[in-house]
Amino acid sequence: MIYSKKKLSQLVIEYCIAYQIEHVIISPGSRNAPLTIGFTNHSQIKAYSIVDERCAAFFALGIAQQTQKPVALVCTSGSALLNYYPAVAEAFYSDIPLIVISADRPKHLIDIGDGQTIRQENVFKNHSLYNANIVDDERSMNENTKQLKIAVQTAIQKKGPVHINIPFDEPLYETTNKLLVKNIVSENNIIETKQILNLEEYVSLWNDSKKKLVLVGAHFPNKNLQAQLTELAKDESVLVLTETTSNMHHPSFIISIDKLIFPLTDKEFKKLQPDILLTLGGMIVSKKVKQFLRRYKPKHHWHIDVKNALDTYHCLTHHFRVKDTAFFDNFLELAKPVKSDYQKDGLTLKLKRKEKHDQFLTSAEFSDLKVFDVVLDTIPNNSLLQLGNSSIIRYSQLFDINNSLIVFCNRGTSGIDGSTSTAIGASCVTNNRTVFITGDISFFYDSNALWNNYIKNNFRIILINNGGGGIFRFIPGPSSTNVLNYFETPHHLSAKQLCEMFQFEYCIAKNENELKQELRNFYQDENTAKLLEVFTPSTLNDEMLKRYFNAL
Ligand SMILES: Cc1ncc(C[n+]2csc(CCOP(=O)(O)OP(=O)(O)O)c2C)c(N)n1
Repeated sequence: MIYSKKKLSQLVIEYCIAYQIEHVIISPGSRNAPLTIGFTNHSQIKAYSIVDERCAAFFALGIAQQTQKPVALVCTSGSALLNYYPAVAEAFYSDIPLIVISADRPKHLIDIGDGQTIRQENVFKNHSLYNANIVDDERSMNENTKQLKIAVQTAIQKKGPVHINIPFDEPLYETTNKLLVKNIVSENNIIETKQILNLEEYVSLWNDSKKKLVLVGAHFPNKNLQAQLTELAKDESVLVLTETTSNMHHPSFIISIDKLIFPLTDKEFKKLQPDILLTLGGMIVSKKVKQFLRRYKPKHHWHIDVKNALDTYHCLTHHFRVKDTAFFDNFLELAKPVKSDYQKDGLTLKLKRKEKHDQFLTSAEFSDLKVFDVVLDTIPNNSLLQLGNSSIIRYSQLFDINNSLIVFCNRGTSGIDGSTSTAIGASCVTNNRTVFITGDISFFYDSNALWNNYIKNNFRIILINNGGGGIFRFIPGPSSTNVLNYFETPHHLSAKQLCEMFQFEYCIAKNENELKQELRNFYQDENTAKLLEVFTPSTLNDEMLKRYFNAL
């Protein structure tokens, strides 16, 4: 085996190996040569080379999102590292493990006028779970070892981003065939997060309440949890609301929250106001449900999560610091069904909305909304569906998505800056087809995502090009100013040339017929990835959405 001669490089790589880090994304540079040489020559590492660090980090995020294991990132010194920040913040808020390893100059070369040098230590301190500042000094080896261990264990156990900064002095390219550090053995000393569950008080409240709302945010698919929630929903006093990204399905769950809530009157809101709100999973997309629960506060809000309990509705009363499945294992044994119309009323509304929804869409004009109606029905079973931010994720929540799809979206920080890269990363570690739906501004923003040698032939992009940030025509505010252009940022760009440059097959649709026609063969296996660009009328989209909500 070829190793870098740098002991610190060997040490960090041995730590990654010991803790079964498999995927390492490397961006080019000289200062990180000891890491590049070490990782790429290791038989247990799958190394990827991606130039743009922002894309590299989101690509890593996509892999970690799917594998649920940390992915390592390696970059050179200077601003290279700062380009990881958007993905680090997303990982921080989405509980996705990333191990950022940055090469640095030794301390005496910082802030003295050396090139490609910035203050790298603790640079992500507001959004990383641990910062290991390694010291290039033989006497610090024990401390370095300790730091590396904590960093890697933290990423794994607390599921989030950590940063390891390692200074390397020249020469940087020397190799050896000897391992100069001792073999590292992983230790599973689990950071204590388990709470002793004392459910009595809560179960008694639960069993006394006639209106209990369960709200499930972003969640990795979990059949066990889905079965538990289904069991819980057998109680007619329990109404389960799920988001598209929750990946939880059952006919008695309500998936289109906005559709349910939008037309409600004050009286109906009061009727829906729960006594107890039980939440689990990650970020909630629906703004309307946030507004509803902040205004019509439940008496009790309990959140289940091993790590955090966000007070999203300003009424959090208890945090069950356990895994949701472990919580329900205990809770379901004690919960008793309560006579109530709460669920029935919710499901009656769901049915009503579905009728109106179907009616409206049958005759809806070609627009973003109609595109979703057509596209979502065509995505092949068992695909991985990656969604862009802005109105893409919101439109998707208005539809009953095929239950066999697995859905993800970067909602940690809701950035438009790395959705394509994330989708490509995710597609690299799934055997299933990946379909990525994105808006145009998000797509062009992250167009460097396509500068990637690992894109699979079964990767598909559906780009809804409404000529700008369509969301700014819909949300209140921008249209009332005299500078809508600064919000919407209209343009006449097309993805055609990018597809040529990055060797995607390019398809185009400008109306419903063309869209249906193009989708017929779009998912068929070909020798190359494909992008379908759907042009929609920017000035009609917001109008259609308004008409849709009024029709509900
Ligand atoms: C990195 C980043 N910059 C700016 C924003 C603010 N922002 C939210 S949506 C949006 C426009 C998105 O447009 P597009 O991707 O075309 O989707 P559409 O609104 O048309 O659905 C912008 C700029 C953001 N979320 N993230």
